[in-house]
Order: sequence, then structure tokens, then C-alpha cells
Amino acid sequence: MEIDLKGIPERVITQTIIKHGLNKLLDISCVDVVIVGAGPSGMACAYYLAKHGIKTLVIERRLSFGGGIGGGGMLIPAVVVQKKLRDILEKDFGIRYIEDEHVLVVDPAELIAKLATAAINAGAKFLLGATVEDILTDKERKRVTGVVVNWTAVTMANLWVDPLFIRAHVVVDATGHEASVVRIAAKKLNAKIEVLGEGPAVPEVADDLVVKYSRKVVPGLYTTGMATAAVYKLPRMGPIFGGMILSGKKVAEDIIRELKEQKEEARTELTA
Ligand code: 48H
Repeated sequence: MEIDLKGIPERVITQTIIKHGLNKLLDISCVDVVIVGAGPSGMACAYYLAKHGIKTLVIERRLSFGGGIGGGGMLIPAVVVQKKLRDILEKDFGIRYIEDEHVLVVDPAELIAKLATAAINAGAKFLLGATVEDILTDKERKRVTGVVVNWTAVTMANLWVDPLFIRAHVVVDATGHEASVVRIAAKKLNAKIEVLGEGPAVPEVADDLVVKYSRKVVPGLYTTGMATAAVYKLPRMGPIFGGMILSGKKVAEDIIRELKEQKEEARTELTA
């Protein structure tokens, strides 16, 4: 067999990856918003934040996007979305659907791919295969100021490798049913937070409640999606995804407002 001497030498592959990969890690070491979890609510939130020019990083434990979308309902490859999201699906994400009598039917693979594409095209960065294992706080332990992160492979292998820190003005817990960031905050912050655990399934009311309760939990920490349901014992809704997208959008709007107010306060202090 002849060796192609014009092929790319191995050192080029390695050095290019290290140079660009480490530059990316350097760039994301300090951001405006860290979203933990690349499920539907996290990716929708990332899209609306990044579209607004906010430096946004999504950290996902797995090597792929989508969270619970890919499993559909009992692994059947169709998910449903409320009709009121027609415009959002079409205009914001370019997601196609089948108009059924009561709901819109969406292909899970398309929902995953297009939520991720929209967020990335808007400027959000993703770090895959990384697990948030702790939070950063201010000295008084009253405010969340970032996350502590390690490679999932390290966490799974139970190796003692020290993690690294990512600073952020705001952290969003989009970890779904686990609400893992709020659970950590409940243990470590000087604040009264409790994770009550998800309530039973009541699809008729669950979506509206999850959107309503998706908000700031403590300074520097918000929840979106099923993490919100887990914190406040809200009912679950099953494999209908409109509430997840609207919850991500609502939290993004709250954060945009908060960051704008913070900037205005800082400007007033400077000019005073
Ligand atoms: C990094 C982490 C960590 C961590 C977890 O479960 P998700 O899809 O979450 P949501 O809330 O966007 O969507 C929920 C939806 O998928 C669902 O399950 C519904 C609607 N259920 C209704 C019902 O009745 O059951 O995604 C969460 C993501 C996952 O990809 C995790 O891997 C990731 O977060 N994650 N990433 N660090 N510590 N913990």
C-alpha cells in the first residue's frame, strides 16, 4: 500500500486542535451567562440570550445536544408542541411540523438539531462532555458567580482531577428533572433554598406553571424547564415541549432585563 505523502501530517492535526481548542476554552472562561444543560429549555434560553448579544455558554454533560427530546414519549419518534408556538417554531427556529387536530407534531431529531443550530448561529457557545459539579459564590455566599466544571469522563471515572472555574454574571439551571445546580446551591449558599422535587403529572396545567415559575431563585441563579418543576414541586407534563421553549424564552427575557439594569447601575456609579 502506498503512503500518501501529501496527506496532513499528524502534528498538524494535533497542534491545530490544541491551539484552537485551548483558545475556545480561554474565550469561554468568563462569560455573561452560563446555562447548565443542553435540553430544550437550555437551548431555547441560549438562543434568545445570544440573539440579544449576550455572551452565552451552554455546558452539557453528554457529548450531544437535546436532553430528553431524543427519547420522545416512550421512545416513539414524535413529540408534540402547543399550537400557540407555531410562530416561534417557524420564525425563530425554522422547525417544520404537522398540524394535527389539537397540537403540532414535530420530529425529535429536527427539534434537537434546529434548536442547537439557532443558538449556535446566534452566537452561543457550547461545551460538550463537561459536567458542572459545583458553584462559585461571592465572599458572603449569597450570590452565585459562576460554575465549577470538569470533564464528564473524569467525573465518571471517579478520578480526583481538580476542576476549573467559569465566571458568569448569571447561571441558569437547565439540568431538567435533576435540578442539580439548585441542589448544590441549596447546600452551599447562605440562603434559604429547597428543592421540593417534581409533582405528579397534570399536563393540563403543567406547562403554564413551569413558564410562570421559571425565574431567579437566588442572586445569580435562575431555573428553566423541568429544573423549575423540580424546585417548586410543579406538576409534570409528559413529552410536550412548548412549555420548555417558552420557559427558556421567559428566563432569557428576565436575564436580559437584569443585565441591562446592572449595566445602568454601574454607569451611574461611575458618573456619580
Ligand atoms: C452539565 C448537565 C448536568 C450537569 C444535567 O432533561 P432535559 O431535556 O431538560 P429540560 O428541562 O430542558 O427539558 C425537559 C424535557 O426534556 C423533559 O424531560 C420533559 C418535558 N419532561 C416532562 C415529564 O413529565 O417528564 O435536559 C437537561 C440536560 C441533559 O442533557 C443533561 O445531560 C444535562 O442537562 N445535565 N449538564 N452538568 N451537572 N446535569
